Amino acid sequence: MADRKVALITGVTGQDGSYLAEFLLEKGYEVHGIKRRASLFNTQRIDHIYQDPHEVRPDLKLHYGDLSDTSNLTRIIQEIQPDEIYNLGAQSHVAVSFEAPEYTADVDGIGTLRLLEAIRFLGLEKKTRFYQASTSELYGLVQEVPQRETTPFHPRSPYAVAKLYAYWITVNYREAYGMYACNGILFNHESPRRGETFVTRKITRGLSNIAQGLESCLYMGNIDSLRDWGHARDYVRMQWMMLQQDHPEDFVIATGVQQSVREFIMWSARHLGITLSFSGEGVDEVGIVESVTGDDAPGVVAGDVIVRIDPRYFRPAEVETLLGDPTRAKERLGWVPQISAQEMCAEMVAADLKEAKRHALLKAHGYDLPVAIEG
Ligand code: NDP
Ligand code: GDR
Repeated sequence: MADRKVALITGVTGQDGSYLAEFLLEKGYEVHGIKRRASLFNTQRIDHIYQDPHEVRPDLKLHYGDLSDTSNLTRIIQEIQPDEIYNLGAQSHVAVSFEAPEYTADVDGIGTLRLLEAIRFLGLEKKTRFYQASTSELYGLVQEVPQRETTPFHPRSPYAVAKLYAYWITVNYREAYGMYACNGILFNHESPRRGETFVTRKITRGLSNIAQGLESCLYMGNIDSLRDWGHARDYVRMQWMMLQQDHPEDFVIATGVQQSVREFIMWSARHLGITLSFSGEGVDEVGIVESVTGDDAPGVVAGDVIVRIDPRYFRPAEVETLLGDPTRAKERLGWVPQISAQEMCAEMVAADLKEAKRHALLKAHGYDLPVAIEG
């Protein structure tokens, strides 16, 4: 096993980190992940691939750490001498970044510099390849449709500004020190493992709970927002492909198809057997149940208002529209997404409905679990 590759993933407990860890383990890698110390268990997304650390050489090993802690990162990299680092760790919520801008800048921006400096300081420039989780949020106020690798950036949030620094410091270390370092400019990607406060998961989980009578209304922000949504499983494959080339390059990863948040709500409702229509305008706009078919939505009847607009979910500066052009990824790497946004939505609803039914069953037997609805 001496020649197996060693990878380090920051953000291994997150959506992408969990799929990437699975993917690399299947490829025979020795995978190391950085997890944060928390007062509760925070490894739910990777528990199924967790291995007993008492084994002689487990394939997956977790290290406590934080992107704000230089000495910790340097020590971990020195200890494991990785062939590949995937920097997926971040305060990744755009709306939260307006509330915690300095923390977001430190972790998402300077955190990237800390890793690159550690590679350089340890003399690993020629050994360790570096992937930076860049984002379509860099385009922000879009200058060109669709957005491609050459489209100018105009970030619209503290998150995006921090990621802009991370993008350029990655390019800079590549140019200055000849490091194999590259950016994946990923458009939104989702899955049943998506964090509950991102819009797609908020919708699939919220509507599933409503369908089962666990909640009564889904409160939304800007439902006219347009996004290019793909599946996380497709996108982590591309993260790995980007580090297997002869020369490092930056790539846009997207589907090239765009939908509105409103459409995603309609799709999710339809998967639950609910036909929904929207009426009203602005903050008075509501989603009303037109009809219900099938057994998956015993908690609603025609005429129920199950979606309302709450201005608290509006952002100080919004990214209204994003649409990516993945041509370079297709031509140079042969990457094409395999799961459509509609298929992904169906998968997410199925997973959230299963969980909602479990809660409803427990509730029916007197075990009432609280349902967190803040998002
Ligand atoms: P998640 O929010 O699901 O995961 C983020 C991960 O980062 C979690 O493991 C989290 O740990 C960890 N983390 C947060 N703060 C720190 C810190 N201070 N030190 C170390 N680790 C930290 O994000 P995704 O998996 O969706 O995204 C992965 C990366 O890709 C992020 O960098 C994100 O900004 C970027 N991105 C995501 C896109 C998407 O649509 N999903 C699109 C484009 C870019 P914990 O579990 O303890 O919270
Ligand atoms: P985004 O994802 O900001 O694009 O960042 P999010 O799912 O949070 O929002 C997408 C769009 O939906 C609108 N929206 C709402 N969003 C949330 N979270 N909650 C709501 O109630 C709501 N109502 C409407 C938003 O205003 C926005 O326009 C994600 C993150 O994963 C980033 O880390 C990543 O870099 C980008 O995708 C690409």
